[in-house]
Amino acid sequence: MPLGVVMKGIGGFYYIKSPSYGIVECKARGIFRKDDIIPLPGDKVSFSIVDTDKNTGLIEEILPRTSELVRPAVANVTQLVVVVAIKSPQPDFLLLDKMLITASIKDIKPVILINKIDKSTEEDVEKVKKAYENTGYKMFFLSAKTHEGFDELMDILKDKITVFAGQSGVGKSTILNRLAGSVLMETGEVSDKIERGRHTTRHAELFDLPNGGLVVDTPGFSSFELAGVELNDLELHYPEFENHLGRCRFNGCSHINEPDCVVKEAVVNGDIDNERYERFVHFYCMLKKQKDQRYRK
Ligand SMILES: Nc1nc2c(ncn2[C@@H]2O[C@H](COP(=O)(O)OP(=O)(O)O)[C@@H](O)[C@H]2O)c(=O)[nH]1
Ligand SMILES: [Mg+2]
Ligand SMILES: [Zn+2]
Repeated sequence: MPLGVVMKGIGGFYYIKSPSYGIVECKARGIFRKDDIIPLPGDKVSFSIVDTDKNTGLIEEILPRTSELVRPAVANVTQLVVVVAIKSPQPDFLLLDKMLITASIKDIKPVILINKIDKSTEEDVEKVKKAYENTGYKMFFLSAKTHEGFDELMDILKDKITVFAGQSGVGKSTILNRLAGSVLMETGEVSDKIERGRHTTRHAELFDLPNGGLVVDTPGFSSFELAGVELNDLELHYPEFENHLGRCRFNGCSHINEPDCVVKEAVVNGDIDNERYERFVHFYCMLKKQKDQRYRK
């Protein structure tokens, strides 16, 4: 039975991309509905052809998922590219860190993509590089305007399912159009507003790149809830803390007010970026407040 990937679903129809049949319009078998499973973009499925002339078919089976994102609803995402503009809009590092934590929770590999470097000075770039260099996350510096940095980016998208996320206006759609070599998405501030409205009802869609990579654009969002992380686990989602954990004076040190805290020492030494640490404190306090509220109820 042929295999394929769900590219998008609209009104009960699923568009499956398969090596031998191209794009096949499929319906899902009733059994999925019964089990409360709905095919998602990114799902690997087996299908049968119903009508060879019209190239329509039936999804027979959904293969086990390796991951499942809720917003956007996409299955089997292996990589999250968080796009940040070095200028206009000003980088929202709180949002960037939230997305990095979210990816870490879901076991999805995050990549940091700094766009619009044509608008920046060497200094701006160095500052960002330094703040994240000991996280071990891959970083790319790019200009969708001058086309600098695209070859390296293209390489890491090969044969993966990658979601592009980030603030509105950072250049996600411009970058994806360039990678695809054709206009797939509308760009610009105005169209973005329309798109945002549209995206509340529209579902995620995969686009294929010339090298076999599959990508998902997301509409810009300015807030991104930090969900699914336990207060005491927050530190585990900071790769640059790893070497220091377990070495503080107190067991279960929160790295906020305790004396002889190795994490805080590392911040003073410059081993951990000060602003990254401050945002850690922000998230910690936020999660603690939420937890306290839950207990009070
Ligand atoms: N100067 C400069 N402008 C860019 C760059 N990338 C995108 N833009 C512009 O930024 C605006 C927003 O881009 P868009 O792709 O719609 O952002 P999105 O909201 O993240 O999808 C558009 O006017 C683009 O032309 C870049 O690298 N340099
Ligand atoms: Mg866009
Ligand atoms: Zn500590």
